[in-house]
Amino acid sequence: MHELQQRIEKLRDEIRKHDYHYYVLDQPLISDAEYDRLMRELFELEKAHPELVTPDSPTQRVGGEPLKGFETVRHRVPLLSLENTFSAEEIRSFHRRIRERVAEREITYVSELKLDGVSVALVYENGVLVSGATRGNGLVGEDVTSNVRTITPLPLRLQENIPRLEVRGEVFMPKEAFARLNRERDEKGEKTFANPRNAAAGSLRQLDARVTASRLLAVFVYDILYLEGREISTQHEALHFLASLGLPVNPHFRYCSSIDEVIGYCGEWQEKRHELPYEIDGVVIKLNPVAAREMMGSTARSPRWATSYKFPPEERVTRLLGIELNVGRTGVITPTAVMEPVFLAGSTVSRASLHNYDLIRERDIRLNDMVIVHKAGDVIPEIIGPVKEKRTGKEMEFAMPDRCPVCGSQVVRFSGEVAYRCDNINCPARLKESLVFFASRDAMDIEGLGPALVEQLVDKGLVSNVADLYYLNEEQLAGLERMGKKSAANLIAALQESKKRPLSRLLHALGIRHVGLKSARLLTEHFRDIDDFRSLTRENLVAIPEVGEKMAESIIAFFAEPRNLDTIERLKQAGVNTCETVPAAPAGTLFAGKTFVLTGTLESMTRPEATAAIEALGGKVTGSVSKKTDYVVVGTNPGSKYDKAVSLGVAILTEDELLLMLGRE
Ligand code: 1X8
Repeated sequence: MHELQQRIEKLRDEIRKHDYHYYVLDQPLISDAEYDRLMRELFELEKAHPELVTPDSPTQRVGGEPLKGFETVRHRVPLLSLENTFSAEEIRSFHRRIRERVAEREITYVSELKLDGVSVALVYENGVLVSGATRGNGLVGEDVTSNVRTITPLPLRLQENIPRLEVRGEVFMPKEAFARLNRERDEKGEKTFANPRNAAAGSLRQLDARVTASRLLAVFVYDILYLEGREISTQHEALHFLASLGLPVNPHFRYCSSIDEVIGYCGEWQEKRHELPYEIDGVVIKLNPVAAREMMGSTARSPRWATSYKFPPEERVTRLLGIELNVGRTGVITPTAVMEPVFLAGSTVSRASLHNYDLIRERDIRLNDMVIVHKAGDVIPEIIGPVKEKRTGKEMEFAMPDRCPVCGSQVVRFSGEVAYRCDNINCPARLKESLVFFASRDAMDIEGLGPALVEQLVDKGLVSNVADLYYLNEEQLAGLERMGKKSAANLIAALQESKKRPLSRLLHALGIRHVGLKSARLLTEHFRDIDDFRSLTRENLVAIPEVGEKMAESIIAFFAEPRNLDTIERLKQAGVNTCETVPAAPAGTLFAGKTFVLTGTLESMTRPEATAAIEALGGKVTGSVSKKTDYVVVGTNPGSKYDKAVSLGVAILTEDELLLMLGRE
């Protein structure tokens, strides 16, 4: 046992070292694959010996159940705000006020970048991260410990065992992560974040830490709020000290021996700000010696020994030439502004996403308007609004067409959503994604039909509709790249096989908005044939307790689109099953609220896949067997969990039985 513990600790130290080199220093020492191997070994050892898991283990960043709400935390030391300055002149006034109270030779500064994020207070006890809280009103913030734990550059344990350290830092979202998150949200028709700061704040305030973990946040620490057992006499020393503990400290701080140097630093970064991979909105200027700070003191709101220099916002005025409509892979129609090119925040801009039609209306943006453009998060060009004084009368309001610009189908808008969509699943703009989804494992499970093949089928004009898949023949397939006679035959067989899937899977595969596999199963408890769906009314649907307005509306819209009905007809003609073949269980009780434990090797899927499938239907998968476990799924070579299940009398499922429950047999 002792040896095992040593191995575990050694692995953890090794992983922490690599985390530090990768996330903080940005200089990885080993390949991703090597790192994954270390992580996997640690995971396995901890899984086999859960009693050896500690909260500061690198495996424990994301853990626990979603919270109901955040607790409040009173900060031991208030998190003050800063006075703002907007010019060199105002920076000099700040310096003059300091000269009134501090001896000349004591006046040195540290200039730091001002990150556009969310301030947090972090507490380390005996070197271990124990608390993270938002700034809140400066005195009381929210406990976001489980969320800050997911921020990978932040060590869960310091490189030195300090009895107690409290630091202030800024959690932010790098530009690239912000752009990607907004792109994804746009595609899903969700509201985008206005800037990286809002995105960071929204991500940090998630009750489910798994969501925070998916958001790629970063953090820099910059102030010591409280420290036990060590004297620090300057800000410069503090930053070096924090870095020496393995904490992420922004490297661009500068020691300045005069106010001219400080002003030089501000000008330099005002020019260079766009070169950074994260957004800054100014510079923080701090008096360097702690003794001098004490002579300046603080007001209730802000210290007199520091100030922030705010960069002027970057905006340009240009002409809006037109509005283009693009249909994304989920059918969302996004308007894009086409403008006369202007140089803005480091690059030439001629296009800007308008996100949705409401935004055009709300801001009263018209074709031919002179518009003010800026960059959200320093990256994404956006139109703030028109310069109404410059209107000539030649401006024109823009109306969303009622037909899809790509395929001519009806454009729909669901209540409570800002997005307009093309609701035709076979719209060429949506087709490839729809096909890949249709063939995926939880849907029709057509083995061998992946993105690369779909690409070819669509580009060669062989498939323009999900139903076309079932009209392909072997010769057509064998003519494709990387497709031999054998694989063509296999694909035909897989297609043939997929025709037998139950209706719930088919409904899921058709990609009806808000209808996942779990909802599809619920629906088919009530409506056992696809034809039943054609005549459904809103009332029929919402009578089912689990079906809400949104789902009802989207189902009705789907079955009202003639192109979708045509697709269904052709699926039927090809021999695709359209009835529910999974026995009707009392609604939703098969998985909902049930706890599963997996042991041994499964044949038809990996354990993560099985976990995902169980969770998708409302079940829960845990790591150890107890009296509360409802089912233990037993694969080949099961471990001790099997014995435990037997001794506790927990129901045991074979893989086939699980598959039957999942509707996959
Ligand atoms: C706010 C910020 C500070 C620093 C960086 N980014 C910020 N947003 C820094 O000191 N490097 S200090 C600060 C504050 O005291 N309000």
